Amino acid sequence: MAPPTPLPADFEWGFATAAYQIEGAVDEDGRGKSIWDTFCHLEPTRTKGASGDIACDHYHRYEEDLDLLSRYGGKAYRFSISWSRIIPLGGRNDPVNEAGIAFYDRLIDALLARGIVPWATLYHWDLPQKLHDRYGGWLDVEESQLDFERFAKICYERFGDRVKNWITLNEPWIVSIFQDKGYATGGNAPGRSSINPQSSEGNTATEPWTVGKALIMSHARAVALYNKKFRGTQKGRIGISLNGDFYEPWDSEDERDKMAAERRMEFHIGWFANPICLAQDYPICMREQLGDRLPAFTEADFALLREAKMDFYGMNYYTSQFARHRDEPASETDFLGNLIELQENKQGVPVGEPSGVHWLRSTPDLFRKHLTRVYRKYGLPIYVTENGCPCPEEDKMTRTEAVEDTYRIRYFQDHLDAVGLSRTEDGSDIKGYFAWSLMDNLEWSDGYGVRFGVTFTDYKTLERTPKKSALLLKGMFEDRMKQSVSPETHLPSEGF
Ligand code: PNW
Repeated sequence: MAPPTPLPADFEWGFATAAYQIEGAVDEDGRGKSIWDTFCHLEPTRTKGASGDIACDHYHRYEEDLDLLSRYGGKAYRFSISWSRIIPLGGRNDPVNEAGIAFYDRLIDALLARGIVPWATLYHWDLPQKLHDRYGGWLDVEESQLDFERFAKICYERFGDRVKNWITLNEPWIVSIFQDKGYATGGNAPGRSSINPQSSEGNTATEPWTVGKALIMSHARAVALYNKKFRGTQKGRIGISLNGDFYEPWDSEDERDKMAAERRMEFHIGWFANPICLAQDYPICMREQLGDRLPAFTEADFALLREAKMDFYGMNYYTSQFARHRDEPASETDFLGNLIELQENKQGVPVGEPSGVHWLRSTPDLFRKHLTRVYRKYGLPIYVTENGCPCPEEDKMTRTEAVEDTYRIRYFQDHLDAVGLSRTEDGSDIKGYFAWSLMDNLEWSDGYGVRFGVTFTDYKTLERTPKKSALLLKGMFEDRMKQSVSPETHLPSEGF
């Protein structure tokens, strides 16, 4: 076997989680409701009956969880801050909840005491319910960005002395397409959609694009504020986490499929990365298909986008697919770029090995292509802010079986090699990696069945048991960092 590809000695690595997926304690210490509380309780058929009421009870067990993190050797920890713990009603004129602040103070201090670097995500899908009730949440582009900016400001003021790594939003694509005013598929909270039979409200032809703009401008405000008021004294870094798969043409000989694959990535990533990373308009192919359903940026918007220069591109990567063009005109509710997504190509070759969830196949070679494409297109240093998988059949396993997670171990090895190859062979500047996730947790609308953790969570006793992958990751990084190349900064190449 070839030796693992090297990583630089200062490579940052650790584990990631999100508030609603692990914390529980939803009624404690003044926390307000979020749209996920409402969705889980009002629409249990859409979350497999699960809610985050208890989840992993991390709110009470964070010390134990951080001890695990130390034992696994993680140098950094990415967590998210629950907006409705900090501002229970969410808005810019609503009161701040000191007990909520105190929880994150304790968490951050406990990380620092263990020598672990905190990475805080401001928004991982848990919009305060009150903002949804007041003005429709992210559907109101103007109101939502002002409220988000104030929430960001409180977090910088209260935690920025110790938190030097900020992620504004987690996966705005998923927020716009899957969830919050459920703009397209209605699969996530609170589930609006005009194409989901379980949903009775929403307009999928327009709402995802409106929400997308609200998220882009909210991000921009939060970054511009950091740059103007906090960067000088706090000296931290700020970025965003974008999801997105790599797409190969279904028929590698067919120009139309090649264009479809490129278009799919523009609809997935360019939608956000063009304005956010380049201060440019949406990709042309989106404008062509969506016309004025895609809201325009004003001159003032562009000025703000230019002020919102960020330090890194956070990449959440799980899988890839094939894209096949369609001959028919795009429907009004299409959000993919008028194509078909497939897990097998024309010759019937699967894109990768199946995992424990239908949408995810292990595709490390395409991860390398994705990293390199994103680096060359957007030119920012990359942190992989999520990567991981459930093992096949893991949902049906006992604890004793689940801790033998060979599939996950190989998945991590292969994906770390892809990071190494994109760095050394393609010249991408990739600075860090977070495994998703520190522990099994609430997998949103898939409930508790789908397990992404490196720690097994027994949801009856809440006992945690490290899986093999948790204990091996440290060695995987050490092996790669030992044979390290000097940390150099590569410049993005031209004309990719
Ligand atoms: C991410 N897809 O979401 C989220 O950031 C995490 O909270 C989540 O637990 C993790 O990935 C695993 O799912 C995604 O269908 C959900 O392509 C679904 C998809 C991608 C990302």
